[in-house]
Amino acid sequence: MKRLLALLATCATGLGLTALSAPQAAAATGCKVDYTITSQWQGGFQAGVKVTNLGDPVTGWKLTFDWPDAGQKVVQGWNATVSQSGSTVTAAAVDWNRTLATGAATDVGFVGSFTGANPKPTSFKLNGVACTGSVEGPSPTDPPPATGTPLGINGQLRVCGVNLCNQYNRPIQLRGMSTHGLQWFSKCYNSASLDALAKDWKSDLLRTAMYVQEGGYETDPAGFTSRVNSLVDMAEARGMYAMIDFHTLTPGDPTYNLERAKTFFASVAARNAAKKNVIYEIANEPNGVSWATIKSYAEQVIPVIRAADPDAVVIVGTRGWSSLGVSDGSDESEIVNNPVNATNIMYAFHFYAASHTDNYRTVVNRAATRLPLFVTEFGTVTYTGGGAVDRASTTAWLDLLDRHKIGYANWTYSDADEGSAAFKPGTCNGTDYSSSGVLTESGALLKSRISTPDSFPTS
Ligand code: IDC
Repeated sequence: MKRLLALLATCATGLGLTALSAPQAAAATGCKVDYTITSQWQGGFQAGVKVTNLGDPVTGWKLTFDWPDAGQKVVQGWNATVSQSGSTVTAAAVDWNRTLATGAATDVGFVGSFTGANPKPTSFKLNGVACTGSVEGPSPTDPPPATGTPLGINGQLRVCGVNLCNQYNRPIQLRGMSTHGLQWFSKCYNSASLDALAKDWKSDLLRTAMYVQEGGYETDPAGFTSRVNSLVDMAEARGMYAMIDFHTLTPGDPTYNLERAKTFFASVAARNAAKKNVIYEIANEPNGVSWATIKSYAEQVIPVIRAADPDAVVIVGTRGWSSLGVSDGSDESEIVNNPVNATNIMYAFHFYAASHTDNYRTVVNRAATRLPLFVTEFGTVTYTGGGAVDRASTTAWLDLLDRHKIGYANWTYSDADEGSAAFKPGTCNGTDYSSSGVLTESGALLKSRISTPDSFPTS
């Protein structure tokens, strides 16, 4: 109600201004801000600012606000270039969020320090115009996320035998969606689309596919790291798990990116250590390399994660594009006989339903009793990501995964112009992610599978 009243007040102010003074050509202005402290510790805190543009579209924007206490400081921001001068903080748009359509929102995050009571900032302005919308959010003591969400129910995960277990040490299956490449489809991951994923799809999981090559992480490590962290927060706020995918693909040898992986995972693991919703996937699809090489890579990257975030589940890619070696003429026995020397880990299996059928299912059905597996990526179409949906094979696969409680993430929660995308092309230019009209055949099929009730044990 408070929010609604504040919003109405904003509209009224906007109308008043227009009636009084606006010449025909003046741009309508207005904004609303939601400020949330997502966690707080001795002397430090993490906060998010959701900025909603209530005026005409803007391209290039600056958000400013003031700290009430002298001891409050911004330390590091993401999703914007954040700086502080005196008690005023400025957050300037970055490339991918510089355009804000009318009604569009973007999330800026930062870590700060404080000495007093850490009161909320005041005087939020977007391009110099006061944001008269509500300035509110849960207090630091409010438990994120809401009870009844996948994250709220299951809490901290761990690997137990060949399963993924929840905080009650009972096996669970997480069902969700993967982003497309963040370097191409960032516009698809916003408050509205993630609300739809959590509420309409009832998804347990968002996998964030951060390509390393092809215009990804290697071109802007700080920017992609920020983007991933922000998606972790957005998933957490909606009660979903976030799988951080270091999306290596070409070259297929993960050791090519070993130093990048160490740098990236050291950073995201330190930043997200206190969160319960993060799963680390250290190499998307190793290919053209032996299992021994993949194992050696894993044994160098996992300790870096553990040093910062000791209790998180880590997923290791497998030989032959994460086919457990099957696409290279091998099978799971090479892993069973020579597992990664680490605990609390799972192994990735990927399939594309129109390309990978019975012989792959036979291996997964057998491997599921010997190794902890997670289908961190699969498509309903061919391995190219395109072509027609193979409903029969997809259904056979998902039934198999359900039987073994093997978690999965579908490629992709995006509007890419290819059969594997869940949304029709152009969907991400708008704000509707919920109606059936925006779904592709693949999207409709996956939504119908993912949105069925979960059976998460609560004791
Ligand atoms: C594909 C995308 C496609 C993009 C291509 C670029 O669907 O739009 O042009 O990558 O590399 C995988 C990979 C995943 C692929 C997907 C479909 O993990 O990156 O995405 N796929 O080809 N493994 C098997 C299939």
